[in-house]
Amino acid sequence: RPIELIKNRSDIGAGTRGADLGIDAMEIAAINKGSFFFKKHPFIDVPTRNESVYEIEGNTCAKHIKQIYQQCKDLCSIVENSLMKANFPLVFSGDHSSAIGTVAGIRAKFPNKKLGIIWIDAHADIHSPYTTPSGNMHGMPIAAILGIDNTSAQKNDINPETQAYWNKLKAMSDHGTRVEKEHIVYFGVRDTEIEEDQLIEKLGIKNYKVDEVRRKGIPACIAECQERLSDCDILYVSFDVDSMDSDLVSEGTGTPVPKGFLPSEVQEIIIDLMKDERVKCFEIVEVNPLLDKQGNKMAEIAFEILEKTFGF
Ligand code: DIR
Ligand code: MN
Ligand code: MN
Ligand code: MN
Repeated sequence: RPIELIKNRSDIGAGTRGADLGIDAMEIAAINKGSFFFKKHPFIDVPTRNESVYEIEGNTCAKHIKQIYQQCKDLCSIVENSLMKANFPLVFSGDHSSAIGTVAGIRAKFPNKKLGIIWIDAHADIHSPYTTPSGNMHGMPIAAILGIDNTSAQKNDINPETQAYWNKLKAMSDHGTRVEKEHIVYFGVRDTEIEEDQLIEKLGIKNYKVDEVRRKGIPACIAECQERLSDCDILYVSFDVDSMDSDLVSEGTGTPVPKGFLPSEVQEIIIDLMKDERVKCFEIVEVNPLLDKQGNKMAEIAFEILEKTFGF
């Protein structure tokens, strides 16, 4: 499938702005090293709502949920269209709330196929508006995809309008069937809240922690992951760059976390995963050059990973 670049410069789901700039930061990294990657492939710019300051009155537990819903709707159509054209959508997003739209687009194109999701991230992103500590929607895409609603763990009170948008976000990838909880696999999750831990435990979602990956080796973990996802027809890989070690790699991301993967490790994980022909879409998120204390380091590292994975 020919690669189609989808540039979704939306950053309103993160607590700190600037992830919208990550996409151009990666393009600049490419240009500076003489790569034609961004010239070679066709691309689509997704319009954003970054400048909209509208907020539902009293909404603190799902900030900008209305704009994020609209953004995800747009991204959904664009990803669906890309797949319709038999392209491989390589999605560049700002913050990770975008994945609600990306997954919805994949599901819209393949409603009857079983989709597996490989989520490479320091975070589990399985909060809902009912449990979020921050109200930042980049911490919620997995919950929206699974259709998670208020549980006994509910901490926050939701107003009806926020609730209505959460319902719409949950519905976006629902085609009578949903992505199954067994078909989500994490790599590198290490910064979670108690409500997330309880949910992960209850749903039985596998997390390949950094030390487990080092102990067993990457090929063994990938093989095991594929075995878990053996009854999936198609796969989606979501790469949050904060899966990498903030102390050893770069702090150029909204919520940096130490003790993560090295670029070489994440590189090998992604290359191994991409050998699986079932992978129909890849997304990279959360590069924030405004937070990078080492110039454009995170974008450079992220681009290098893409270049080695997808060719020149
Ligand atoms: C935290 C941080 N769990 C929250 N989440 C992040 O605010 O929901 N997700 N950074 O990407
Ligand atoms: Mn994330
Ligand atoms: Mn993250
Ligand atoms: Mn299964």
